[in-house]
Amino acid sequence: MNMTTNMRPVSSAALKQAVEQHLTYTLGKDAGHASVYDWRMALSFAIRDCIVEPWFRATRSTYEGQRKRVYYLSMEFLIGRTLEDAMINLGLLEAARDVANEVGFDLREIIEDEPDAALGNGGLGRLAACFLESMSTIGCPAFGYGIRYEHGLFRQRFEGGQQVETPEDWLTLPHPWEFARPESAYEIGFKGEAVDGGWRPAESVVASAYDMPVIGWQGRWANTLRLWGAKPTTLFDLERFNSGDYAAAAEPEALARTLSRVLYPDDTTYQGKELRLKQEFFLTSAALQDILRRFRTEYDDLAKLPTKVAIQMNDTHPAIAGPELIRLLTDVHGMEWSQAQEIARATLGYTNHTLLPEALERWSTWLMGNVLPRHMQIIERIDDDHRRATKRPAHVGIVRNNEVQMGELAFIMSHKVNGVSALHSDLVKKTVFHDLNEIHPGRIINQTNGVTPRRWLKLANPPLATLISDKIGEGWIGDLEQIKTLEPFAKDADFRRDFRAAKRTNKVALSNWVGETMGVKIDPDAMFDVQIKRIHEYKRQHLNIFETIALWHNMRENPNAGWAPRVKIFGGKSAPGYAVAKEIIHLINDVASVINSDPVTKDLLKVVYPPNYNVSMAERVIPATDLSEQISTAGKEASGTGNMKFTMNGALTIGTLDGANVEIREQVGPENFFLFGLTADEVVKHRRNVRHARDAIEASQNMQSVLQMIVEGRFSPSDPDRYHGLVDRAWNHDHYLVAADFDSYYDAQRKVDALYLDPDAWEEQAVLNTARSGFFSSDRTIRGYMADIWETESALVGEESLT
Ligand code: Z16
Repeated sequence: MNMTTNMRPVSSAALKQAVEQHLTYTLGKDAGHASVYDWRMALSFAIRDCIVEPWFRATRSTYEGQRKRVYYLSMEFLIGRTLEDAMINLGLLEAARDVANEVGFDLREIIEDEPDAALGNGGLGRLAACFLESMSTIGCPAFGYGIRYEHGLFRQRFEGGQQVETPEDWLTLPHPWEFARPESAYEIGFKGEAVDGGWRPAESVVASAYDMPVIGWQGRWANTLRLWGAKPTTLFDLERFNSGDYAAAAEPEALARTLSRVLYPDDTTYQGKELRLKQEFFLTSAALQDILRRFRTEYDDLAKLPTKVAIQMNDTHPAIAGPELIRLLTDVHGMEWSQAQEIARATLGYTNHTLLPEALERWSTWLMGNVLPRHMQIIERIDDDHRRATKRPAHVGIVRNNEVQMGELAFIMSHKVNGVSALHSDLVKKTVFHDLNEIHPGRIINQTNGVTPRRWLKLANPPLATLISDKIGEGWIGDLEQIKTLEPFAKDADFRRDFRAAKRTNKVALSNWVGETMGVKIDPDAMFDVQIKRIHEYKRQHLNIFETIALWHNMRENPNAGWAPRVKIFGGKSAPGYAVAKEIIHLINDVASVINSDPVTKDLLKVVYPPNYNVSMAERVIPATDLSEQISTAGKEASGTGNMKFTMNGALTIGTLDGANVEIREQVGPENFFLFGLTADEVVKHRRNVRHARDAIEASQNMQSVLQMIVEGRFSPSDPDRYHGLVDRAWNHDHYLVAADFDSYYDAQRKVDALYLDPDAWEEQAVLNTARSGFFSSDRTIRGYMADIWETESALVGEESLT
């Protein structure tokens, strides 16, 4: 089967006809009165039509070849927009541009009319979206399973510099990329009681499927993202209704309406809320029932499950999959306990994404026993079996201090456990799973994260993508290792000039956007210094803003000292309940308004923080970035994936030896990376000194001035005490070692200045960053999962090679 040759090239004329057909007959609109929304819908339907055939062919090929399938279970899929991505992977962007122009619209305007699907918080959700695209590009038969949240991640506004959240409502308008599948529906139970060898739930909802096609590069393969929406089992409890208890009669509906209503807005912290546990079970049970149903239509022996099915748990959020799979195999399908346990373990894999203690999910045995009584029994039996088999004392178990430790449960129920960068996987073995690693040597492996070069280079950065393709051909798009053939051009002055011109085009576009949306004028020739990610103390946006204050202060003292002009760009959301992160946001905005109105530094320094950072904003900002800020406390950022996107797009990185920064530095060469700060080992040792912050501040004139200016109210003149708490924490509770790393960071920034003032030297290093980014394609990551965890093969082996 060959997707490429079967994919008819679509002419502009043919596409136009298809778009007009949809406008008329699907949307019922007259072209003379069609809005940008109408044209977007019509174009989306026409493009979607081109996906359907490859999608069917991939499904048929999987059935006919009796191929093993991968199921990626994730509470988050941070997809962003779909239309442009689909057009790029199908090679229809140019045809679509012609069509848009002919009907009197700008294709960009149509593309940007699509709301982001923001069904995720940050890195974990975006990783899932990159993985889906790579699995389709590689031809790995796969399904993503998630929840169809009616409201994705909240929208962020600033009021007086403070974050204000408003609900996100991407589904208010029809979503052209989903197919409702009401015939694929499963009942999901909660509560009630465990009865011998079974469960009688007291409540239930129906999980109803919505499918979105995921098309790979050049349309060779397509997979499915199946999202579950909650529906009431019955609209009314008739017995209660008839007896006059009207409010209680509507309860089943109430549960269903809340279950898939909203995404929990926490990244790397969990809340322990009953509704969240219910959401996790809802996703997991629906997915497993669907997987077993599909398996049983093709095969008769459930013992063969691991040979045809691989299930990946994205963090512990779907870790109830272990007990639920055992329950379905034993209680429902009559398999014997020990075999069910073996089969489940051989089928399941678990990816750990953090070591932060506040992120490790633990559910009280009371809550677990109440919401999922049968599963609580099963968890206790898994725990007992494991203790007996490994002769371990109580303190290494799943159930500890009356809590179910979801990390331990996921580990014990998986045949492979992986970390997401080399450093992180190493720390996983040494810290959270130290004991379990000794009991099960070899179970923990590493799979360093990656990002899709289709979205993060070809789609986001057309000037650079075109330049690269002109030099080395288009092979890099489907095989990013080929980008290393750019390396010799780092020494070619003409190429460096073109590379710089591409970056400048992107910087001009970003400057215009910042001017239009925020009313701040920024200079495209200044260095664009960018930190975009969730706001969190461990990511240390406060270190960045402290350095900004020191820089501003020193620029004012000595304006003619040959500073490199900079624009500091921040982007990111705080969890709504995370007070310290919100304070950091407020400070950044306060500092921005003071610095941006200073006539002394007006040509040297600006600070901008556009609100509502999301996938689409990342696509705008990353290609225009000169300097990427990756400054987390060493040992805290599991991997980072934004860091990889910047490297691909020719930004230089200033960063600590944390997460995937370590591997980025190895790949691009230490001479092309601005390193600073303590190592993960040094961080642990440093913390033992209770005076670490005080000692560091007392030794640093710069740091003292910064804290002094803040505490005096320089940035909050109308409310001078506003940051007393923040300054007090810097002196006395500096858990993330901002003070200890401050001078090293400031000095590294001055080296950045010096290089920026030598454009030729800067550009050489920038080219080398792009040329050496091949390792960070999520295609490489997925091949690693396929070989080491899933034991699956590409369905495109023997097909036309990836070019
Ligand atoms: C998340 O985004 C991450 C970890 C986690 O436990 C929960 C969430 Cl929602 C992030 C990590 O912080 C980041 O370092 C990593 O790159 C990303 O997951 C993908 O692995």
